[in-house]
Amino acid sequence: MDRRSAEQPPATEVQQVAETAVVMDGSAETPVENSSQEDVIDPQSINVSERCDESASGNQDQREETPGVINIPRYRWQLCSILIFILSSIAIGFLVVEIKNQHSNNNKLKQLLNSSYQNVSILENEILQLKVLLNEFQMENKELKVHLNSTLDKYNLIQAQLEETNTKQHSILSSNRLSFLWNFCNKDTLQCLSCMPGWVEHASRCFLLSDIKKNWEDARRDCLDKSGDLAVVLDAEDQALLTNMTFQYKNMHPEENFHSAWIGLQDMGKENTFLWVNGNGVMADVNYWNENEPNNAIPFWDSDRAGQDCVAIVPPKNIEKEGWLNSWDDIICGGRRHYICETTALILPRP
Ligand SMILES: [Ca+2]
Ligand SMILES: [Ca+2]
Repeated sequence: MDRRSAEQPPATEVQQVAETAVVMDGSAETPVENSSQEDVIDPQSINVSERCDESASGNQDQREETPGVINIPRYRWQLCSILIFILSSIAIGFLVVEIKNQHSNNNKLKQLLNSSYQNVSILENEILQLKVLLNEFQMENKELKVHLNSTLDKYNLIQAQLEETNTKQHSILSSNRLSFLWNFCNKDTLQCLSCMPGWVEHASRCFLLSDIKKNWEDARRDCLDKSGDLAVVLDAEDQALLTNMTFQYKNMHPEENFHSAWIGLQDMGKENTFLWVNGNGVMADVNYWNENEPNNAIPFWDSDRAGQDCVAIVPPKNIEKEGWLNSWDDIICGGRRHYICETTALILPRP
């Protein structure tokens, strides 16, 4: 055996391969006659089906040696086709499963996407509502700012007016016009009484019987200095109060010669026309002349012959006797007598 024959496969094997190739080509009817053709056959030209047949059957040599070997490659091809079909089916099955999985995943993604779209839509609606609310709040904020500014302007105006009023009040309180009020009030405690100390409150007025004596004109001047005037009898209650005051004083000071007290009644302008210091005349129902008064008596020592033109209350001997209120007597104005002043009581309105 030469080198070529040693490298090539045995003739029987080459022949089998050649025969198989002929069968595959449909030329199985042409027999292989010489070894030169065997040399032409390229082992690499053996197709995949033949390799598949070879791998599918482990006893190839045995079959080639038995008669009727022509049907064996066809059977191998069928087996290989079946195998390919099975493998293809399996692959297709896997592909179908994978496609189904992908389809399921796509559906889930679509659902998730739709859900996301819905959520986005809900969020957009909420954002729109929030924008509307924000605009409303901004409008309300602007209105509140305007209202606040208006309120602040009013407050500043009221504050300025209050400061001006306080300044005026401080000026008034510091003026002499209210010095009269300080007669009723303690400047330290700012507590005020209706009447000054020693004065008697009656019918929203205050009365004071002096413990000194003056003529009628000086007595009136003193009352005016006390921010009052000589007392005026407006009714029976006034008459009873003033007469009782002189009666009490007389009982307390029996040593004095004169206990009578001037009141604000006189007829200096026209004889027997008596006028009160407030300008009013004597009313018929407020008339409390003592018996036989007024008599305008002119004593011998009255060189001017002026007569009796000023009225005083002469205290009665007792206040239980009938007619004790009739205590008025006209007296010479120059005589020194006690006197009764009156002022308006300090009645402050309740806050
Ligand atoms: Ca007279
Ligand atoms: Ca008289």
